[in-house]
Amino acid sequence: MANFSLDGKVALVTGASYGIGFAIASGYAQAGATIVFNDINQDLVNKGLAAYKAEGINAHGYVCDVTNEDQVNAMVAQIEKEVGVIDILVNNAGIIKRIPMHEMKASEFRQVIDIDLNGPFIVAKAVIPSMMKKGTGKIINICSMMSELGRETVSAYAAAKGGLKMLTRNIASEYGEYNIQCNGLGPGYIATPQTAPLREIQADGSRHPFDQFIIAKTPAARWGTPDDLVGPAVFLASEASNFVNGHVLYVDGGILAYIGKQP
Ligand code: NAP
Ligand code: GCO
Repeated sequence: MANFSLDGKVALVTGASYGIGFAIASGYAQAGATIVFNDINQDLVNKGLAAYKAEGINAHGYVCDVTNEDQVNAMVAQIEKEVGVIDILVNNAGIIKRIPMHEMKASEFRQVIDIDLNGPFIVAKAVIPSMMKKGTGKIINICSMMSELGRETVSAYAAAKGGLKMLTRNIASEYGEYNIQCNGLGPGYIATPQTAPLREIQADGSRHPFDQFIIAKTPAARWGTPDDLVGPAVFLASEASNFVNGHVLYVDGGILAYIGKQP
């Protein structure tokens, strides 16, 4: 039977005070891993530590901006000293800006690319040397429907997530011989703070038009929840996926397979 256990493993999940990262880290803890996470400021880290504690998880939290290479390198060194070598990295931290491209400032485009693509590069680069020495490692990049599809107003995010898919394949190619597997996890439309604006109830009490659109585009006819991602994330972090490399596992309720319900 394949080994889905994470016993004895140290998992770093970036941006995991809440949302998808928090759900994945909580699932990893249930599978036996020691949880380490970062967020952008101490308030968020404290919020995350309290939330993990409420789940019975003794997590380790660090303040770190994933776009700042000095902060990332210092955090990884501190984790290795205080907790242990990082066995599993989930590059989860990310933002989105929904602005028509012709109205988007170059600085706004750069900020999304910096957090959603440069950040995963910086953090993966920081953890790979110890994984090479250990002769094992798992890197999971949180991709998106926008790794495959475009839509209005999300040009920077789609460019970043498309790039993240190829960064995933390149890390898999370059480090597979060190028994490091790098895969993507591609959530569909998930109910988190990041998508809350797309689900707001309208003044007349009706559902947001985009909410209705996604329901029609999803065979499962529902938004995903962060918990829908936990099983696939545990699989990609466990020995059960040791021959899965450079793959993006879409957890989207079938969106990418479906033309959409006829109006
Ligand atoms: P979220 O609720 O906005 O959480 C993102 C987390 O990342 C927040 O804690 C955020 O902190 C943190 N973060 C942002 N910039 C950071 C930085 N520079 N350094 C460190 N942490 C930073 O997002 P989510 O919905 O859970 O999404 C998590 C990941 O899944 C993202 O990569 C997102 O693109 C991806 N994703 C989401 C969906 C979806 O439908 N929700 C679908 C596909 C993919 P702040 O609170 O300060 O922003
Ligand atoms: C959007 C949404 C999506 C989701 C996710 C889909 O505005 O289209 O925010 O981008 O966040 O990435 O997989």
